[in-house]
Amino acid sequence: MAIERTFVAVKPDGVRRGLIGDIIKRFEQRGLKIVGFKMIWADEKFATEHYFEHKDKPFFGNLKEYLKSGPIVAAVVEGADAIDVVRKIVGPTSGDVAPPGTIRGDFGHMGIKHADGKGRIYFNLVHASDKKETAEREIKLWFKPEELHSYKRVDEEEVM
Ligand code: IDP
Ligand code: MG
Repeated sequence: MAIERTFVAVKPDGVRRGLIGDIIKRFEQRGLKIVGFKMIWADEKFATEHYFEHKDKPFFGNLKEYLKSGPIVAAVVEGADAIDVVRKIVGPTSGDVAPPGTIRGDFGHMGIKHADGKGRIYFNLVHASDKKETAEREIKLWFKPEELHSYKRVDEEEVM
C-alpha cells in the first residue's frame, strides 16, 4: 500500500451550487490529507490540457466549456492508495448510476443517457484522477511544487 497524491477538482457546478465544503469534507472525514488547495478559473489552454485524453471524443468541446463555465476548487489529496480511494468516494461518472454515499450519488442524478439525448454535457460536480500517471500529470498541471505542503494530520500523530 503506497502513500499517493491525487488531483481533485470541485467542478464549476459544485462551486456554483455552494458545495465546496460538503465535497471536500468527504475526503477529510475519511482521513485523507489536503496538501494543496486553491480556486482557479480555467482558460482554454488549461481545459484542453486537463482533458487531453478526451480530445477525440464528440463531447470534447462541450466538456471544455463546462470546465471553463466558472471557477473550480483544485485540491491535491494525499493518503494510502489515495487515487483509488478518492475515485470510490467520488463515485461513477454518470449520476444516474452513482450509488448513494458517493459524492456524485448524493448530490446529483443526471447521467450520460439524459445528457446525450439532449445533445449536451452533464454536470457531475467533481473530478478525480483515475490512475497514477494521470494524477502525476494533473498535479503538475494545476499546482507548482511550492504550492504543495507536507505536514502531519493530528490523527496520524495519535496512532504513532
Ligand atoms: P470521470 O470524470 O469519471 O473521470 P471521464 O470518462 O474521464 O469521467 O470523462 C470526463 C468528463 O466528461 C466526465 O466527468 C463528464 O463530465 C464528461 N463525460 C464523460 N463521458 C461523457 C459522455 O459520454 N457524454 C457527455 N459527457 C461525458
Ligand atoms: Mg477521467
